[in-house]
Amino acid sequence: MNQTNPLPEWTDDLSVNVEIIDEDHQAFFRLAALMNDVTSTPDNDQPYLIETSINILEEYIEGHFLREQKAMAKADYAYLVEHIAAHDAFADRVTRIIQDYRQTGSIEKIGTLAHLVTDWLNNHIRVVDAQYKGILTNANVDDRPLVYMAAGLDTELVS
Ligand code: FEA
Repeated sequence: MNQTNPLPEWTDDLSVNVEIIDEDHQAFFRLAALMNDVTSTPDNDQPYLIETSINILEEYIEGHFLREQKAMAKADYAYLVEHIAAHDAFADRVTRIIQDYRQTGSIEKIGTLAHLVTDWLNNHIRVVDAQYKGILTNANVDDRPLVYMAAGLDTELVS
C-alpha cells in the first residue's frame, strides 16, 4: 500500500523540556518517515529494509518507554500506572501488526505502521507525556542512548 498522506512531523510545541526525551521523540518521527519510504518503495531490498526498520522501531519502543518509566518511578510520579498502561497498549498494537506482517508478508499491513506511530506519538506526547512536564527534568532522566536502555543496561539513573 502506498502511504501518500503526509506524515506529521516533530514541532517545537511537542517539547516536554527534557532534552533526551525530546531527542527520542524526534527519532520516532524520523523512523516513521523512513518506514513510510521503505513500505511505499517496492524494490529488491524492500523486505530487508522493512525488517531493519521494524527492528529499530522495536528497540526504540522498548528503550524509550523504559527511560520514561524508570524516571517516573524514581520521581514517584502519580500517574505512573496509567502511563505504563498507555505504553503497553501501544506496544501491543505495534507487535500485532509486526507479527501479522511477518506471517503474511503483507506490505499493506506494515504500511499502516508509520501513520499509526506518528498519530499515536502526536496524541500521546501532547496529552500523556505532557503531564510529567516539570516533574521529569534534564537532571533526573537517564540520558544514555536508547540502545543501552533497550539492552537492559538501565539499572542506574542519573540523579
Ligand atoms: Fe510516554 Fe514518549 O512515551 N512518546 N513516545 N513514544
